[in-house]
Amino acid sequence: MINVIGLGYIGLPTALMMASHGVEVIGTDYNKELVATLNAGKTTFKEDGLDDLFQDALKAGIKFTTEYQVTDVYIVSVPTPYDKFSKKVDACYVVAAVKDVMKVCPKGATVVIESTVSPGTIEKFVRPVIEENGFTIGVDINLVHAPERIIPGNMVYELLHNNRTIGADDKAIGEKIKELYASFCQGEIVVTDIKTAEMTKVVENTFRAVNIAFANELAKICRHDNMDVYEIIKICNMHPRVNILQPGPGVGGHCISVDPWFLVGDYPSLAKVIDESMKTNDGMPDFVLNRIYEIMKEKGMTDITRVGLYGLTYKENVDDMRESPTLQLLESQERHLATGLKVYDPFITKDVVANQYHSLDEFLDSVDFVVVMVKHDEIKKNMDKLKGKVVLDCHNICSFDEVYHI
Ligand code: SAJ
Repeated sequence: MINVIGLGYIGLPTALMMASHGVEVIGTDYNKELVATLNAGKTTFKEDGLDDLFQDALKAGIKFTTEYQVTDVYIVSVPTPYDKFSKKVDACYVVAAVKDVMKVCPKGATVVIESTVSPGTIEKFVRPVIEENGFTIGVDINLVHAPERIIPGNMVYELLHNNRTIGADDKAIGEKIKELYASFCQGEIVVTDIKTAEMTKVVENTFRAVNIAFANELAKICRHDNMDVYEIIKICNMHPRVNILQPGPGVGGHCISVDPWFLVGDYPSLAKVIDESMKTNDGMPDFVLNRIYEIMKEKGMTDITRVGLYGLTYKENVDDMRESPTLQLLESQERHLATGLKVYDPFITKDVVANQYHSLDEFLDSVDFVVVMVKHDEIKKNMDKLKGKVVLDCHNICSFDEVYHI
């Protein structure tokens, strides 16, 4: 039996996937409300294919509880935020979860950390917790790191098809855990050591962050000298060895906007390009806000309450708002004492910010200027409704001529 600890964006699909592939799974989360929702037969977030997977897992007998189980494999997938000042990984949730596992786990158990951590975190924070409980690692308890790699918006597909990394002190234990993941994973599973596994995960997200920052910097250069960044990227990407990503209003989510900071925090004198890249991405919401003021001036508009932000989530077609560029922009606006922007997102049904709308038509009726912050399918399908408005298209999705870009 497997006890999956933490039933959030990663833990839940992982638990469901294992259960629906013949593994006996109990999911544990300290959030009573979340566990009650799952036990009532409802998923806790939207994701393609998640509801079907949930039904399969229920049929296979998955259980959800707030209690830690006595079993031989634990998979810990709790969040790892970063400390805003030191930029270092904050391992408090991982440490707390492992402490609780230690209270119930029998000798011989394996603890698999799925949460993203910076290189050395498991050595520094997790090993001592196990040893403090009187266990000898490698004898009484085995330790493994199996960082997840799935992308929100395509999680179910990627869980099945992505390659995976397993880091273990002991190759044989690594192979045993590899077999467990191979119950559902059709990709290649590489077994390596723990620190290498920690580093690979952070490096993958850093690669993407740096490349997005490059695209964002190009957008700024092109804006400064009136060049079309999209046309330029399109042509450059026709070169066989060039593959530039897309500029945007900023980088959100709990991964790419967070993980690279771990390297900056741990290696401040070495991680220079990464540091600058993260600052470039973090500066994009402010850049968009300045564009809004610039365009309002050009159009002779003075009333900020006639301007609306389309999209609150950190990217398209997900309901996750963590670190979202729109939230960052709204915060920035508040700091400049210029509140009043209207906001709408089809994926956010609860009221989370001021001046929020819950119907696209009502939102559009209340504004003259629309800023497309997120390229949800909904707005792509309703492009016609933007005609006649001033539009700042932060993702280059509008097909008509009269449109502003970042
Ligand atoms: N973005 C751009 N321009 C682009 C691509 C993305 O501005 O060309 C923005 C998005 O709008 C979003 C942010 O970057 O705000 C991040 O989105 P994303 O789709 O690139 O990635 P995430 O954060 O949803 O998921 C990433 C993935 N990592 C990589 O692709 C290397 C995923 O595979 C990881 O599992 C996930 O982080 C994680 O959990 O670490």
